[in-house]
Amino acid sequence: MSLIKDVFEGKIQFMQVMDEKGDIDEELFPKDLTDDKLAEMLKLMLLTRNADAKAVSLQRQGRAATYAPTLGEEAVNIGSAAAMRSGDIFVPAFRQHGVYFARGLPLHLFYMYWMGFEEGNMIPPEVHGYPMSVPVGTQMPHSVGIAFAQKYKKTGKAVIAYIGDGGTSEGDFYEAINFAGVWKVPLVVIIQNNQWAISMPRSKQTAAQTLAQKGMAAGINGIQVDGNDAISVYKATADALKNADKGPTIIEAVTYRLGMHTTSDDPTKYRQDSEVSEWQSKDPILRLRSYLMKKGVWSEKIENDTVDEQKKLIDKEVEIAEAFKADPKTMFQNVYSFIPDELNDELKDAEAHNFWQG
Ligand SMILES: Cc1ncc(C[n+]2csc(CCOP(=O)(O)OP(=O)(O)O)c2C)c(N)n1
Ligand SMILES: [Mg+2]
Repeated sequence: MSLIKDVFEGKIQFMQVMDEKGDIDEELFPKDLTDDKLAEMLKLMLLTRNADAKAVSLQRQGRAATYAPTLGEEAVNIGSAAAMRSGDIFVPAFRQHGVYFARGLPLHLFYMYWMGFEEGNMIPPEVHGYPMSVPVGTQMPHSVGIAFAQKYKKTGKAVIAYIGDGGTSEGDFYEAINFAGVWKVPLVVIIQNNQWAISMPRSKQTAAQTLAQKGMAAGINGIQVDGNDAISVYKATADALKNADKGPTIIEAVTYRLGMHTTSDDPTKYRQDSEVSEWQSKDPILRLRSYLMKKGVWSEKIENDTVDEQKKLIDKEVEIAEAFKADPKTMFQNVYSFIPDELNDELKDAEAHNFWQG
């Protein structure tokens, strides 16, 4: 007799609603994704790309500090943000600029942050988003705590947390998903797998075949989606949000970082041009644009007018950011929801010694 039996079986699926050739799986296509909504998503993807290019340009001119571009990852940003319901809360890493824009963050705050003003990271409450997290993975335990609070308070809201492929190697990631699985919190983890963690390729990051399967050990369902198709990302996020009251989901959005890690990085030192050009042909903007053009709801004229308008807005917002005068006091005020006594003592001390006047 055999005393050995299977006790666990798992599988991860890769989902595309629209493939690289533009073919659609009609059954998967979300019913609520109207042409107008898709055109709105394309506009936001263009805004993300234009605002991103401006930030790189500002850094190159010495008008902004180190910047992490999101070039090529716009479908993950916008596809997921478009699926969020109004009160859902997002917890980003540092390459989700489009999520902020889709949720209405005034652009000058984005530019202020990357110019080095902490005030730019004070996210207005109506955006329902947390500040950027540059320390890799530290947003994950926070996101689970926030999701736990939604469940505890029965708000009916869900939390969407973002992390990079490299971030999923961090202890914080595993600890967070373990907690999320046990407590069945309303959390959607979006792994923005852009194939690189600075110069570390995905293949050397982990021996796991997919990043989505990392949830299995925590009892969390996972799916891989085409992260360069905004419709696929929308569908996966919307499905996960619908099930959020039953527990968490992990979505691995497979995309590609077309640009440098940050403006202080030179990717030509560690990756092949051929790899980059292969992904350029899968550009998420090209894909949604050609779909909408084929349907007759987008045109070159609409695009030109949209981009002109966006560039004017961006210039205006950069002007606001550059005119900003920092108040050093915010480094005391912006850490906690209230100023603890110890910090207040330091603030008083600093004021008494007028230390920020030099
Ligand atoms: C805890 C921690 N370790 C190291 C770094 C330096 N660092 C910044 S980004 C990064 C790679 C992150 O890769 P990934 O999670 O794939 O995100 P991506 O940059 O590709 O969006 C590293 C190692 C950091 N910021 N924080
Ligand atoms: Mg990465």
